[in-house]
This record gives sequence, C-alpha cells and structure tokens, in this order.
Amino acid sequence: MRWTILGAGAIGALFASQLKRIGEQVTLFDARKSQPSPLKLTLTTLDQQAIEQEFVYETDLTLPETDVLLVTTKVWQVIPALTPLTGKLSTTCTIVLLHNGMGTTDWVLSRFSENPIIAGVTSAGALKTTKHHVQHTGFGETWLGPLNEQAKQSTPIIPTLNTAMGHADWSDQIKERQWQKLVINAVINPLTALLNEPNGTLLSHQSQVRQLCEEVAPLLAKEGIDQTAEQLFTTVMAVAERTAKNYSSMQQDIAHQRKTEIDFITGYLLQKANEHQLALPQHHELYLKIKEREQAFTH
Ligand code: KPL
Repeated sequence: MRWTILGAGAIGALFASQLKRIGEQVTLFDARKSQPSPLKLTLTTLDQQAIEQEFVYETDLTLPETDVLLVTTKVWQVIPALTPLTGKLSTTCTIVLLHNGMGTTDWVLSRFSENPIIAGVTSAGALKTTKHHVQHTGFGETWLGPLNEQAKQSTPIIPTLNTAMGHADWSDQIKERQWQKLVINAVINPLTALLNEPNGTLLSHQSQVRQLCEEVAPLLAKEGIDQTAEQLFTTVMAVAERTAKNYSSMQQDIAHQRKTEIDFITGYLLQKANEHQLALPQHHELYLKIKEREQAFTH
C-alpha cells in the first residue's frame, strides 16, 4: 500500500519508519513546504536496531500516489494542515486520524465526505530525540474504527499496520477507546506538565488522580461510555506506571515553550460537560493553569 504521513512528530515518524521497514511505500506531507529536500530518519527499534531511511515529501495536494493518509499532527494542527487538501484530495484516499485529543472529526467528515475516514487510538511509545531520530520506546496497541460507511471497506490497512507495529486491529468500540484515551491525557498530561515531572510522578499523587477520574466519570456516562471512576483510575494509573520514565507530550510542550493540546483534551471535556450541564471544577482549574503557562510564551 502507499502511505502518506501528515505530521512527522514522534508517533508520525515511528509509523512512517515502521511501515517503510516492512516494505511499504511511505511519503511525508507538509503543505507549508513547497519542495523540501528528503528527510533522513534513523529508527531505533524496540530490539535496539538502528535503521536508516530517507523520506521524500509529497507536494501534490491530490496525493495521487496515496492509498492512506495518516494524520499524526498535533491536534490543533489537524484542521489547518488538512484545509489545503479539501476539494483536491483523491476521494479514494482513506484518512486515518491518529492524534491526541478530540473535536476534529465533524470537520473532517464534512470536508472529506466522500473519503473513507477512520479514527485511531494507539498506545505505542515513541520518542523523537532529534529531527532525524525516532525511538520506538514501548510496544502498544493500535485500534481503528470506521467513522463513515466508506471506511468499512478499508480492511487491508489492518494487517499492514499489524505487521509494521506488532499490533493493529479493528475496534467496534472506538468511541469508548477515544474517550478512555482522552481521560488518560486529561489527567496525566496537565498534571505532569505543571509538576514538570515524568509520568511516574503520579504514583505519588494518587488521590488527585482519583478525584479527577471521579469528576469526569458522570460525563462519560452521559456520552454513553461504560467506564466507572474506579476503572478510569485503574487505567490512568496503569499508563502512568507503564510510562513512568517518559515525559508526557504536554510536559514536553510546556518545557519547550510550545503550544499545548489542552484545548482539544481538557477543553473538549469542558465543552462536552457544558453541553450536559455538568461542572468539572478540578479539570477546569487544570485547564486555566495550563492556559496561563501557555499564554506566557505564546503572546
Ligand atoms: O499520550 C500520552 C502523551 O504524553 O500525550 C501519554 C499516554 C500520557 C503518555 O505519555
């Protein structure tokens, strides 16, 4: 299959490298670049092999050579990055949304109404140490679910991703998995960013983690997601433990004075809570604190 990766951050670079490693045709896309030179990238695999590869940039907005467009940008870049492709992208191209946060799907479904659209959630671990090096830091599962009728035919994607990443499968509960990941990110990311600590620090902040899970559980119930506060707490703590030495993406964004994904993580939770007339005061407080930090360097 022919893949184009939109957003060569840690996860995008990992998927690009792992797909190329198994012989897939992989290009990168960045609408802001006109004729960029190929990107040299070294992948360090889970078994510590170093694999050097070179990726060319696709610049034709129809992506004529692409079967699957994998969107791995920061969530706030999704709409600006896809906008130049609207009305141009070949309608046979499958779009896979594999980013943190929620709140982009309605826009993508309406602008690319003829394309197969898939939502994905991955727990694969990746670290981009430089522009030219990505490390596969942890095995993770990748779950995909169709967001429209056309996407139900896109099955060849699964075995290919499964071979490349060690796991990929269809999920008929993709909405539940997206919400679960949203809660993981809404708890781990702002807390670790504000504490300026790796994820494992939350093992000694369990009561705050529990309170945040208890506060958000009624919202998930309103959204039809069958997850108790206790289940959410167990899931969040398991991720914090499994990724104890890793720094969350929001900790890294704040530490490097970059815009964070808070609007599409906690901001999305607050917006949904508002629609259901629920209050999330502790999540709101985290939101305000991150916005305050972010505004200190984005203005
Ligand atoms: O997805 C993550 C992130 O950092 O954005 C977690 C799961 C918290 C791992 O660090």
